[in-house]
Amino acid sequence: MREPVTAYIALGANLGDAPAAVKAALQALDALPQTRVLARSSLYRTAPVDAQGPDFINAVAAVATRLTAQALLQSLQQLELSAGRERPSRNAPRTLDLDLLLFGAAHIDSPALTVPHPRMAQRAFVLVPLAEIAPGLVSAQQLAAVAGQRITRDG
Ligand code: PH2
Ligand code: MG
Ligand code: MG
Repeated sequence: MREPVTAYIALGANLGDAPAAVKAALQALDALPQTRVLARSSLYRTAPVDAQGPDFINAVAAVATRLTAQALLQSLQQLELSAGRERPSRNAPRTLDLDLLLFGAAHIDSPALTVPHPRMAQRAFVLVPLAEIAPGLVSAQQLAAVAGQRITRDG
């Protein structure tokens, strides 16, 4: 059997009951086949970055999984659909967004998936919760570079 891989997933929502959607998604991640949640950050309230609409609720989870990156991505997209995700336009307000940030040490560049996530280093809504659960993965310089983006802990 495949060895488990530690993957990091960013959760976000800014449509409907966003805190409830993010909490439900954390539980749903733990219920995925061959996958368990190792750590979950606090929930954060964040200003939209390159996006319209209300503030987001964001969090980051670490999972151990025996799924492939592609199978994990498909599961994340299924959970987004189950949460009522629609895509009227790029970065439109969403009921749930689940982004694969890191998949072990893998570098993946396929049409469907780029890992590490290409924009994660520019986003406080990713780096701050990631640093909460995996401080070794985020440097002080990276955090300083996004210090102008509004983010507050929200439970
Ligand atoms: N997601 C985006 C674009 N902008 N801004 C915040 N604050 N949180 C997000 O999750 C987010 C965003 C694209 O997925
Ligand atoms: Mg996203
Ligand atoms: Mg996404």
